Amino acid sequence: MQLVGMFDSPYVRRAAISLRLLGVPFEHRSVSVFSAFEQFRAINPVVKAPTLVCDDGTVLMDSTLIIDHAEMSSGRSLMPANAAQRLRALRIIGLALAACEKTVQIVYERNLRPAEKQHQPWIDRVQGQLVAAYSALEHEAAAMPLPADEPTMTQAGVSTAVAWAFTQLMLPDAIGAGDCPVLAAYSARAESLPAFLAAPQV
Ligand SMILES: N[C@@H](CCC(=O)N[C@@H](CS)C(=O)NCC(=O)O)C(=O)O
Repeated sequence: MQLVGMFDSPYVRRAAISLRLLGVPFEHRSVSVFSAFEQFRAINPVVKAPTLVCDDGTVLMDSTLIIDHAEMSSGRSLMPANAAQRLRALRIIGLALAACEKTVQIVYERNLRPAEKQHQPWIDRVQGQLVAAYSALEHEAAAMPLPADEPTMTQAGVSTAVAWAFTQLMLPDAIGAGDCPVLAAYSARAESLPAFLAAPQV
């Protein structure tokens, strides 16, 4: 199967890292949804990254659904089986995905809209949501440490580490290690793991 999209996308990255941790072999095609729009459109007319082209030709999109498919086909999972642990993982993943979404919204607002069409109240709103997501994520990670080794890494850990690295890359002034020291340390540790190094965001 082929995973299509660039590793500067946190969604492509969390899918790639998850596939690797699950032991699912795949070919990575680094195609941009922006600079290679037509090439991407030929693979997936909706032009969403990540896109997974399955061995039978089925085209999937959305990182969570791609990971769901990889878990089903591998017979393994990065989600805890225990109900209480799973509930906590779902909360953490939701916060991490919200942080990714808010980062993307600010980047798109700044990079894709002409300066005179940017709407500061909207940027301020999204910035507040971004900080709220990371504040809650910091609280969760401080209350109960996330596993930081490949054999024990969970989807909560993958999504948290990928989100933090993405925001630091794209919006270094929005929130920093001083605000979220637990997240910053966790992300640094995760980024040293082979599955993360195999999907470098830069
Ligand atoms: N919820 C989706 C979000 C994917 C997403 O928005 N990807 C961005 C790249 S970071 C994209 O495809 N942007 C192009 C567009 O939406 O037109 C997921 O988890 O995969």
